[in-house]
Amino acid sequence: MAGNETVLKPKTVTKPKLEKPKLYKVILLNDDYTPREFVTVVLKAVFRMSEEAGRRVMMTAHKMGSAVVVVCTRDIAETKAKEATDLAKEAGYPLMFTTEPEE
Ligand code: TYC
Repeated sequence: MAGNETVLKPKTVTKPKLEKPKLYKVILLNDDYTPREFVTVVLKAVFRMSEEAGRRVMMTAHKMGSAVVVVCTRDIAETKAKEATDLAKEAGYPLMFTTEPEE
C-alpha cells in the first residue's frame, strides 16, 4: 500500500435514540344490555380470542365493571376499540371499548 489512505473520523458521534413505543390498553366496559354471548363473539372476532379467553374477559368486565382486553401500540389499540364498538353499535348494543395509556 502507498500509505496515503485517508482516514475519515466522524466529528460527532450520534447515539441512536430509539424511543420504545408507548403501550395502550384496550378496555372493555360493562353495561346492562349487551348479551354476554354477543360480547364473547366480538372479543373472538376482533381480538382473535379463543372462546375460553373471550368468556373470561367478558365475565371479568361483567363482575368488575371493566376488563383489559389487550395491550398494544396506540394505533392498533384505537383501531380495534373502534372496530369492536362499531360492531356492537351496528347490532344495536351499547357495548363500549375504550383505550388508555399503560402506566
Ligand atoms: N352485563 C351484561 C349482561 O348482564 C353482559 C356484559 C358483559 C356486557 C361484559 C358488557 O363488557 C360487558 N347482559
